[in-house]
Amino acid sequence: MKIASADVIVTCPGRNYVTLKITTEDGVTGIGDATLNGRELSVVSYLRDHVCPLLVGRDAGRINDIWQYLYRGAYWRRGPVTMTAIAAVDCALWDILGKVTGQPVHRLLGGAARDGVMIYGHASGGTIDELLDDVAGYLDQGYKAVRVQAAVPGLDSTYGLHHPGTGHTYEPADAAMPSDNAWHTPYYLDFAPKMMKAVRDRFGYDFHLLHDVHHRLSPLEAAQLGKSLEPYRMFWIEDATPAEDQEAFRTIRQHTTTPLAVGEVFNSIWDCQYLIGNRLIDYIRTSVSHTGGITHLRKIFDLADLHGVRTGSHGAGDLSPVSFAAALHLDLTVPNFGIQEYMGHLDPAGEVFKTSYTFEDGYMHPGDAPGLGVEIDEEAAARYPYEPRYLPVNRRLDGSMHDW
Ligand code: CS2
Ligand code: MG
Repeated sequence: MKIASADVIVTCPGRNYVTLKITTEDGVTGIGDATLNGRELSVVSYLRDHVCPLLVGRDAGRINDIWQYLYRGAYWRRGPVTMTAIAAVDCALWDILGKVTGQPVHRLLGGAARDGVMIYGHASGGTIDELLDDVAGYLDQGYKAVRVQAAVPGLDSTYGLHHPGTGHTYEPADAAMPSDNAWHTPYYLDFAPKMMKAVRDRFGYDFHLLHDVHHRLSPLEAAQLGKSLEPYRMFWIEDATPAEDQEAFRTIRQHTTTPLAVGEVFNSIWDCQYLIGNRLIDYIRTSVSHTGGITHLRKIFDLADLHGVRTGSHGAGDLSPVSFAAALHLDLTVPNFGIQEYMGHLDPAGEVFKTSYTFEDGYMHPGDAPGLGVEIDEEAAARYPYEPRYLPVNRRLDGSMHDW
């Protein structure tokens, strides 16, 4: 089971995806997602120039050792680029192990601890009425949990809303150069409780309600938001403040019982240790593809379990179907699973990635195909060459830069 080659595939079927393909001497292939939104080519270089040459000749079955070799063996550790590259290697090796043993990855991880993975969908609207129509569509499909976002009145644009005509998803990185979004916290703090009230008034409380703040608030503003949303019994508010100021969560916690989620921008267990260890959050949102793969994310989830924190992995459309499948395999097995984000993938991503996960009545299942259950069609991938794209930036009304 020696590794014969490791190749990087870059494709843009609707948006950019980077995929690592590892092939063994016996011709078994495994794939891992190496997409880092808006910084894709930095991971391509890290893999091609610094990681792939180290893999050839190693035993593909020694997943733990290869992980340690790439992490501990590097002097410059952690960070999104490194940990996304390691994640891609790790997932590709789990995929190979599954194919060689004829088992789906979830069985190699100890087997299913639940019948399905509860997911949340993304409802949004340019107005509250449009948002309500969108929420109705999700509930009709059987979703048990819905994230809601709507355009903040008074601002020219708001991040996180699906663009007209694209269906139930949005594309975070939408331009060849970063576009500007406007931000004004008072408008938002005034609007958010009205939005949640409208949703609960129309649809009641028999489903989970989530909301993403995208790191826009100060600790006290976040505390105010949490308090104002308490009547609407949120499943969580996500990324209320910039994630690197971890003491901020203590301030928020002291003022509100609204559950807190954070972690989509974290890359290692060390980024999560303080928040989890001090029980300052309720849900950890680290993802397979940005946090060192299944091998490392499993450790984070175990640490969280020890401290009563549940999982809620990032699952935006800029994480490819390969990492979404990997997330489902892990979600199915961990005792402290909370929820899984599912934004879906825009066409024509389905031409490139053939998936075997399924949706039924609000739950998803990764399927029982050997490995991760996702294949990449390289001919289709070649039809969609890389396109430079950036996430937008935020400016306050006076033109100054605001947090992401
Ligand atoms: C969002 C994403 O899915 C989420 O929770 O925060 O839109 C996120 O901003 C993008 O995935 C960034 O690449
Ligand atoms: Mg988010």
